Amino acid sequence: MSLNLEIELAGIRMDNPLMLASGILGICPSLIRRVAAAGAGAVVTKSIGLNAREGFPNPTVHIIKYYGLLNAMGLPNPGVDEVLKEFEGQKFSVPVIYSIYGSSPEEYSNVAKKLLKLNPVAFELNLSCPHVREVGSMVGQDPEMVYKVVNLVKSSVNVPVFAKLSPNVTDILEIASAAVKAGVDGIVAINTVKAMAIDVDLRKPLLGNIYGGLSGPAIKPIAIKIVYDLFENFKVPIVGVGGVCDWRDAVEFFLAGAWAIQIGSGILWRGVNIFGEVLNGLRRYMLENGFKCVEEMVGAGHR
Ligand code: RRO
Repeated sequence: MSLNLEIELAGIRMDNPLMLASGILGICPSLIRRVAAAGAGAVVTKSIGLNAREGFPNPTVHIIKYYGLLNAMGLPNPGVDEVLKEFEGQKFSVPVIYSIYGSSPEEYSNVAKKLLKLNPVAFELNLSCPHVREVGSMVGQDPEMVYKVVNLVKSSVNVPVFAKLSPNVTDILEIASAAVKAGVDGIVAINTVKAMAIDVDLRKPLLGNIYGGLSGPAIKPIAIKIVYDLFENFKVPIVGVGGVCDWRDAVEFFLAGAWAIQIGSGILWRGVNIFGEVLNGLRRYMLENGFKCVEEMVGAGHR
């Protein structure tokens, strides 16, 4: 039986459905190439804003045994103009999706318009950083704001626009609905879950910012439930992200309704070879279970 791992996601052709999640490896052409060589089908950059941001004071990351990774990076990035200088003329073998953030619809749109110089295949709107209030959680918790951001960016650029949503809301379907009404091309779910840790010896919060976002295995069941619910309620493609560490995790996301999946903190435990490992397992699973292409698996876990 022939097997097809290629997918088309909102018009973007990818050799396989595994993407590098935003934030995990920063914004750097050489790292994008490394991840592409390791087998990723597409790459999402760290979120880029209008101006440079230093980010939060250290410690900015903390590994929580068995559960995952706690981070409060604070959106460190060199600002869109520096990114333009660094990326101008660079060629990549996989589609590169630029993650962007802002404090207003206009700011998102201005960043997107500037990045058009790099011929992006798509934008991922970060509407969901859990611990940077003015540009993350505040935007993504307000359906009206989500509508305005998506609507303005959609009318400013001619490439697909994805919205990355936060689990830290009362009703994620209400937020997704606002994005869909504004014409979003796909939904990425989920960003990290608000969390913190305390050092029992120092008796102080472990992160410089006190609060952070949890990624990794502990949040996978939360992400699966959200992807499942999004699939039941909307027709736009869903990209699943949250705790994928092996091929079984990836398959679970497809069965829940994801068209593609993103891998982030899994890289911490498995290295970039995680892409090849997950692809091999996925191929075997598809052959053993009679799936000829990824689309056949999407949503196959629904009753
Ligand atoms: O930079 C961060 O601290 C960060 C971001 Br932008 C995000 O979207 N999610 C997260 O867990 N951390």
